Amino acid sequence: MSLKALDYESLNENVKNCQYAVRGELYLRASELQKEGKKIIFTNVGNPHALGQKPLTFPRQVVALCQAPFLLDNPNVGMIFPADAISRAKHYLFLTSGGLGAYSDSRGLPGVRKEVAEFIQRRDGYPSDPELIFLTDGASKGVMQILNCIIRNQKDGILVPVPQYPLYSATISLLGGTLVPYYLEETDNWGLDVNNLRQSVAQARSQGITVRAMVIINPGNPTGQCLSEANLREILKFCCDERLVLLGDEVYQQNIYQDERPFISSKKVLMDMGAPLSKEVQLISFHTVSKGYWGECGQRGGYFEMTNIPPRTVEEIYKVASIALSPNVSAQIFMGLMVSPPKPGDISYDQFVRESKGILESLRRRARIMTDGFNSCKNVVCNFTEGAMYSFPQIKLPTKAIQAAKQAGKVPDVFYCLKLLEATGISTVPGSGFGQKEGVFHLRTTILPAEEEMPEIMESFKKFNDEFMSQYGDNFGYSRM
Ligand code: DCS
Repeated sequence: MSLKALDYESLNENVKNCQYAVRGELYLRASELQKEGKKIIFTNVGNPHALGQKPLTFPRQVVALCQAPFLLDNPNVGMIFPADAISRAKHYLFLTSGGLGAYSDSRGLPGVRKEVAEFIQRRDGYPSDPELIFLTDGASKGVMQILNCIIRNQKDGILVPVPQYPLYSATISLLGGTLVPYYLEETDNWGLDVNNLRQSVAQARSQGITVRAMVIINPGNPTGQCLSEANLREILKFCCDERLVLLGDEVYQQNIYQDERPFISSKKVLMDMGAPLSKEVQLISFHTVSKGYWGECGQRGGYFEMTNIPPRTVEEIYKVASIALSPNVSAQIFMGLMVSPPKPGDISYDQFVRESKGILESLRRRARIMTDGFNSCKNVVCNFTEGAMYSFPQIKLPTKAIQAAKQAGKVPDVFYCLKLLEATGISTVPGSGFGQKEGVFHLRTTILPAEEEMPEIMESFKKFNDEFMSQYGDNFGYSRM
């Protein structure tokens, strides 16, 4: 009997080959245990509100009014909403073509794209053109749209950091392209060595791959490092020499927990380098409302900015975006608010600053508690989370544990993370889901659990880990970096 198109056996192989560990085996097991009544701490996804973070008041007030514009006609509206939220809601409603229930332009509302361009200009000190900014349903959709334009067939390669956030590996396999890995140096705080890049490109070329683009995640997920300006300059020079499009994933630009290396955008570094580079390197930069102190993951708002992309290509990207009609309109308003928050003197300013500072300062403390906690555990080493939302400790698994994992038919880090989950309810993602060097094992956890719960979580991790290490400990040494 012939197969139908949606029978499993006849599905598109790219769909079957694509892996996304953040919602993989560990997550499924955690959901099962939760159904059975076990308390689960979901640290597998960078989803701050799911772990108790409160939404910022001002943006929710504005969007609430945009969603329910009849409230604006209520004579008592001023008793519930501050005047600046009311005027902002009117401003955004004016920018739409029929409120939140109407499609917008497929690139997003022109008025919001203008606000994004003004933000970029303030941040970088260089002009930004709203025509080269597209609003998207979260950064993910933007990344997918751009990779879709770049990948033509399986001979097209995309340089991706390893470890990486699996949006990249999954999308590249879905589109039938080839992931070309470049390894980050764990012993150098997950630094990026341009020599590794050269090697990766040379190796890919020797296999007949055309390397077309390079991804950087800055600050890094899952690795948490912040790229230095000097490093970004080397990367841009490399992209120029090799004629690669640079995809700058900068979704964690507000999440910085050290002062030595503040966030600096790829666009600014490129512009600082001047001509000819600043006019040649093709760059797409991504941002989102899901991260930072906003953490509005469920709203699905994002944008990308295109630099040095020819107008005819921009037209093609617009055409493809048009197939999906319009990004979420309420998310576009969140983006507008993120890039133009209350200003000094506005009624809501003090509260906005208090709330956002409170979140960021707490994240900074949590990053420290987690790193120190991991480093106090037997056979665990962990670089400090300089930015983003994750901790990525290396677990030096004893030989016996690796053997036990093999017997159980599991990858060793999956085996460890499953045991951790069963024993403590802490739901992490095994390092293999992000890629790692052969024979080296990690896990990823977010730094998002409530600060007051953090010491208890780390204690429970330590207890589990130390017991695991004595159960499987042997004198034959450990997996090495
Ligand atoms: N880029 C990076 C580096 C990310 O970590 C994420 C989300 C995205 C893009 C996409 O975000 P939005 O589509 O929501 O804008 N990070 C996932 C993660 O690792 N945990 O939670 C989500």
